[in-house]
Amino acid sequence: MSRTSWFGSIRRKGFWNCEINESTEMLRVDIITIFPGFFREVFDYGIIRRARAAKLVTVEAHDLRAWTSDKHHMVDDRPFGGGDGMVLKAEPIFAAVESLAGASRREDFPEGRRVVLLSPQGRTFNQSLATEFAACQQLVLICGRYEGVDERVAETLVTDEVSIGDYVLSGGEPAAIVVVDAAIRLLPGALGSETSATTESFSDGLLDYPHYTRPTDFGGLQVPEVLLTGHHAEIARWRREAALAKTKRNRPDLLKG
Ligand code: 6GU
Repeated sequence: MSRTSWFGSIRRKGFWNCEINESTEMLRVDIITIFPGFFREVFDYGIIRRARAAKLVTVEAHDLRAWTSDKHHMVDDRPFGGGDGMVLKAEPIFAAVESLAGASRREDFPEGRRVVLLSPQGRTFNQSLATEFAACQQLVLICGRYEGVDERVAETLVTDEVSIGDYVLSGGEPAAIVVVDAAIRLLPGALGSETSATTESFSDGLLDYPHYTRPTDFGGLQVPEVLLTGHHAEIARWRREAALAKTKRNRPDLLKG
């Protein structure tokens, strides 16, 4: 049974804490990179570490060089037509995806398998795409270099080309970490409580409301009175209004859609 269909039924019936481990398939994440060492420790903390320990997900970084067939293990080459920089070669990337995902054309990947090229030319990553990725069985992430990746990878191999925002990184590696983090925390059982994933930023198109903890007076900076009253309806109203005000101030674009 696909994980997508399980989300709905588990949530509706309130089965949140049972059945998950036996019924939910694990998510497998494979990262293809020329810098596998980059990922040595990043998935060893917090929610991602817990999710891995609970067998909700496996994450592996693979060295693209392992799929080169020439004696110099060349992963890149000069661009046809001239210009600066080197271009990641198609051949090792196709071979890596073939061996990790069982096919090397986007039409041939089974349902539940997404092969993603991380590049500044991709469509912008967002919470909705994170949700789709979290519902997959396997996610193969190909880290591009900023100079470029042979376009045949985007044309025929991958199911998605994704960017994490309008700025240029020197490679797709930091973007892969962002994508993996956003997807893993949405796996059923990855967060401490069911509500934390649904009440926060973006799940309702607004930014999260402001949070405060002790002390109530921090060098003259006060916690809003209403939060100290225990008046649940008032507090909920204050939070809605504060979230809206903050969204207007920091992300007016979210209110125009
Ligand atoms: Cl996915 N890659 C690179 N190189 N730069 C980016 C990016 C990805 N997303 C935003 N900038």
